[in-house]
Amino acid sequence: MSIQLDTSGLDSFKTEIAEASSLEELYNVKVKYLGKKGLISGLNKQLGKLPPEERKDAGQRIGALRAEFEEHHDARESTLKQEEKSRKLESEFIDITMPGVPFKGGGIHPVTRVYDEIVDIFTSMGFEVALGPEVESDFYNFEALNIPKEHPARDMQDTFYIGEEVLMRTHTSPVQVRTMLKEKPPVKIIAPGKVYRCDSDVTHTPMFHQVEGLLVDDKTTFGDLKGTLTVFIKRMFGDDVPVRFRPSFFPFTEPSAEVDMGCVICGGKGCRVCSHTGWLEILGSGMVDPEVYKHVGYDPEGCRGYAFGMGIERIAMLKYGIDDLRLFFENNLKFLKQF
Ligand code: 2U9
Repeated sequence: MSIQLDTSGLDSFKTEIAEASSLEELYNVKVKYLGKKGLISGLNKQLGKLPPEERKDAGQRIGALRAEFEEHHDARESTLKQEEKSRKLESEFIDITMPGVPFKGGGIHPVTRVYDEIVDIFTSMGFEVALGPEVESDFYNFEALNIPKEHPARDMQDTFYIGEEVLMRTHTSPVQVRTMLKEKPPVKIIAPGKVYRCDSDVTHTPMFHQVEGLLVDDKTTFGDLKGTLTVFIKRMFGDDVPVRFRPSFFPFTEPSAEVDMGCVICGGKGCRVCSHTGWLEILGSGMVDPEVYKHVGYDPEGCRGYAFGMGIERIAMLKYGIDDLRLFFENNLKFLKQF
C-alpha cells in the first residue's frame, strides 16, 4: 500500500497570490507556502514516509509545485511592484518645469552701511583710516589721553578689565595715540571700530561702534573743526539740517564741544525723541589738549589739532528713524530686510 502525498490546502495558492493586493500581503502568502513551516516546504517532510520507489516521483511533484508557486508569485510580485512604482510616480510628481525658488542673498547690516558712509565722507575730505587692537593697555586707553589713575573720568568709562593694565578699549582713541607715537604731524586720520563698555540697558550695549577723528598740524583752529563737522553732518543728514556747537568737557580736548543737529523726527518742533528740545546730540569734539601732545612726544607749543568722536549705532538710529538700539543686535530678518 502506498502513502499519498498530502497536497490538501494547496489548491488555493493561485487565488491567494492573485488576490494579494500589496507586496506585504504577497509576502505573507509566500511565507504560508514556502516558509520554514510552509505548506509546500512541509511536503518535503512527508517524503520520508513514502515507499522508496515513490519518493523520486513525489520529489519531482513537490519541485514542480514549488516552481508553479514561484512562477505565479513572481509574476504577481512584478505586477505589484510596477503598480507601486506608478502610484509613487503619480503622488510624488515633480514638475521640473516650475520656476526655482529665488536665492535670497544677504544684505549689508545698517550699522555697516552707516560705518561705510561715515568713512566715505571723511576719506573724501582727506582723512586716512587707521585701525588698532581692541584689547589695549591702560596707557593707550587712559593715561596718554590725560585720564590718570585717580581721574574721575575713569568712572565715566565702565571698563572691561582683562588684567591690571590690560583692558578692552572703551573708545577708539588709543588708535590715534598709537598713530601719533609712530608719526610726526601733520596727522589726519579717522579711527573706526568696535569699543566695549560694561554697560547694558535699553540705550547701551556692551559692544558698540565708534568713529573718532584726529587732525593735528601747526595751524588748525576751532573754526576748522566746526567746518569739517558741519560738512559731515550735512552730507549725512541733508543740507538743510541745522547744526550747533555746545560747550562741554572731555579730559583729552580743551576747549570741548558737543555737536547737536536739528531733530530729524520732528524737524525741530520738539518731540519725545529730542526730549522736546528740537535738538539731537550726535557728536563730541574739541581741540586736542596740550597734555595729550606731551604723552606722545609732540611739542605742545607747536601743535594745533582737533578731535571728535561719535557712536555709529546712534547715527544709524537717527538716520533710519530706529528707536530701539537692540534691533541692531538681534538679527531679526524682518528688520534687516528693510535695508
Ligand atoms: C586723541 C585726542 C583726542 C576723541 C573725542 C569725543 C570728543 C566724544 C564720544 C562720542 C559719543 C564717545 O561714542 S561716544 O560715547 N566721544 O565725545 N571723542 S573728542 O578725542 C581724542 C581722541 C584721541 C589722541
